[in-house]
Amino acid sequence: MKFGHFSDTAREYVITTPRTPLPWINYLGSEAFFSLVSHTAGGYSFYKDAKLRRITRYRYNNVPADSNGRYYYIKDGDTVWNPGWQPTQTELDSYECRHGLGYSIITGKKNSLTAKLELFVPVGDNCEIDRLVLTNESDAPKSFTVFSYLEFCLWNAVDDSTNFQRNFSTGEVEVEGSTIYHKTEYRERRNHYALFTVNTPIDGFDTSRDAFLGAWRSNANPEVVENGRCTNSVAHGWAPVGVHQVNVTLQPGKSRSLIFVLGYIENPEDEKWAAPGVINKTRAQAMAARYATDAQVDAALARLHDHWNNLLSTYSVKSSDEKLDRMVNTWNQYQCMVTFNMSRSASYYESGTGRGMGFRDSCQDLLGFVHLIPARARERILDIAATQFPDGSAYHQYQPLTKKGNMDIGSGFNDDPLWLIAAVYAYLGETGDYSILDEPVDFDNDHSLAQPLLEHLRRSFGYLRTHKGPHGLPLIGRADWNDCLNLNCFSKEPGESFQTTGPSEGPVAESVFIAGMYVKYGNQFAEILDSTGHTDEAAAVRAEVAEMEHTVLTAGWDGKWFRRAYDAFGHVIGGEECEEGKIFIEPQGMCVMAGIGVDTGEAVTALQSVKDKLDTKYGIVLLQPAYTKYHLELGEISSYPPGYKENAGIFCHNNPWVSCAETVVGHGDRAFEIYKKTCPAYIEDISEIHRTEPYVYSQMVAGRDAATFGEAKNSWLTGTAAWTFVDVSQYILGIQPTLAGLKIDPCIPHEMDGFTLRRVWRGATYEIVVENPDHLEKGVKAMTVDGKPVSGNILSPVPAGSTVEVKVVMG
Ligand code: BGC
Ligand code: IFM
Repeated sequence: MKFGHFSDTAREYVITTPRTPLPWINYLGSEAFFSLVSHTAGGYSFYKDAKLRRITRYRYNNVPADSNGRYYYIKDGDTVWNPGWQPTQTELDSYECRHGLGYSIITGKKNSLTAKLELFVPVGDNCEIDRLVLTNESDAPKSFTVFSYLEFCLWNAVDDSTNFQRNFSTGEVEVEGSTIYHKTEYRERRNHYALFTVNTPIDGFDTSRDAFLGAWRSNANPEVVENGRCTNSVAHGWAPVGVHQVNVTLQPGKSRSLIFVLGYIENPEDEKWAAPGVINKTRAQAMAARYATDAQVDAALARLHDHWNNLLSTYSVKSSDEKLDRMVNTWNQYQCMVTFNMSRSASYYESGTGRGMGFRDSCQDLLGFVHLIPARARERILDIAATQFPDGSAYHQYQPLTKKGNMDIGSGFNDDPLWLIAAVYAYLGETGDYSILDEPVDFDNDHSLAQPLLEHLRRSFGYLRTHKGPHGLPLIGRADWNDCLNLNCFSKEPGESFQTTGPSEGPVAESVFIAGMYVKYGNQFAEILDSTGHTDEAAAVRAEVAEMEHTVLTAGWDGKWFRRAYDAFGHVIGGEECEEGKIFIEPQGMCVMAGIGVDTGEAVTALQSVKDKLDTKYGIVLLQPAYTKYHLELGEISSYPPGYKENAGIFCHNNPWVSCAETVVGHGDRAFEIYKKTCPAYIEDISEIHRTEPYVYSQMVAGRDAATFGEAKNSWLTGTAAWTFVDVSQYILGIQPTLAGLKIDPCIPHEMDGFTLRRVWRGATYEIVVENPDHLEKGVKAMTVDGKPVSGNILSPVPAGSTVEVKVVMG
């Protein structure tokens, strides 16, 4: 069952009923001011950091779901309604929400009055614009009243939801004309405040939540709206809100637009103000003046559309499969940008107060967006690398505002260092900008320890080279990619956290998955060394890699698949001898992507085992058989019920690894089959089972051992976005930026006749036509560049600004 449909021309998902299985959200903003907006106008806004600069309040885990947002109430006679249905839930005569790239449009109609709410964050500004256009569709004049409503957060979102003895007394606001200023904490010589304004004189306001809602009421039935009149309340402590009252009369067929602006202002630290609590309003007034007319808002919207169209023109495909095209050209890349912006901070499943930026997460996210904004990828790499320790290990997380490593979590996730190589290689392949390798970068944010970025890569590889276990495989530390495989936490006491207590690294527990990474990213490191003239060092790295390959094919090979790990007692994890958890997905994908066992047959055997043992109609589960018993010596993994999360859920993040791996062995049909199973556009028809947004990936889909098989959870902020884009763009469609050039190596389903693709790479535009006359799955037999035959399938860079016509014939 569907709850809407894609509009490919508009690049929108159109939701046609407010009663979706879960709130279906969109993200507004891509620089500093961000808003989450659900299809019923729920959600919240923040500036840069969702924990420390939360602008509006949201209640996670609330009933009814999705409580709080920017709500516009319309009182038309005795009927009170919202264009987005929530929170009054008054039945609408029609409803539609269009989630587009950086904007959403929610339209409701009731009793011949149409209310269209356009929401977006303008490029280059720190505000959300909500334009409400009201149209009288009846044949008689209509008079009604509009009330805006949002609830301010007292900035620090954790403190706001815990420290009530203080917070009930700190709230301060000011109202001047049509602008409501939220200035709580300004008294403490903080330099920021928020404003909520509308571009018309108002007929009343409220800033006290109690006054607006009335005692013992809720958002669903505010007393002020029922009475049709604001009380002009001024909040003193308690809960400050922003409410404007605008009385409207419309002749038949006429429209009126009201432009609301929710803005964040930060005055420079050194700016003096008259007295404590007195804010300098100049910047706020200038902001309001920037969006006072429809023409200004239209121009800002046009800039937003241009921004996205420019970004997404970097990679676009045209094939015979419209679902493939819509995911590649729009939604997958869009999600990659959102994960770049948010990391794992703020979604409807991440509270914005927990994790900061993840070292491994951000490095992987970069693989999916580096082609969109290479300059920001560069900046991100340098930020991440500066949190690395001098020995090459890394803080697992860092704070976006301070960019400092998070000491509470510390280091010890032994896959982390290698992801830095992956990110830098991707950046170099995309840009050819080797100057980044010479950039001095701190270790542990300590400037006196700064070394060129290349030295950071050296220490990344070096850390794993010097941290091996009894079999010669890399030590796992606290966990590798699988956060819940905590093989050194067997001494944990009940109630203690798995990942932050107990020995973080033992001398025994090893990871075959990290070994696969060591080979894949060790080879990339060697390529970087070669390209920078360090040939002897490159050879030494390759010798190390070869040794590890051998170790994987011996100690890491179980006979029919790659083992997962050895635990702290030296027992095999992920082998036939195990009672549960005999086979895991991660090493199969990673080791084959690394090329291990490709020439000697193990790779194909391992992928066949994945198909036989882990595959389901909704995707590949993480392991089988699921753990039904609790294993303290394995860590958090068996704390999940069978079929959920890391305990045999379909972890969408590592499904593309297997798809990529299938292309490595030339299986285009199977690679595409795997791609489609978790790809949102292909499973839109089962939205009632899948439940999360049908236009973005979720982290996990319940596996076949779960009662809710097929149900997705944790949409939006997941490494799945980047890896599925890498899979489809580089491995399936086969356009791979490498240090040597742009490699064209498609591996597609045999029935595909070919496709055309535009790729902007290093400033030049490549118009690529791939033909598959013999209906093969892989192989390039001929390639021409601007009509001239070339040998091989790697395109050398050409001057920026040129256009290159490339024809590729598979064979
Ligand atoms: C994983 C979870 C795990 C959590 C806390 C996260 O990164 O997604 O599965 O429960 O870490 O340990
Ligand atoms: O690899 C992790 C990631 O860093 C956060 N989410 C879960 C993944 C698997 O455990």
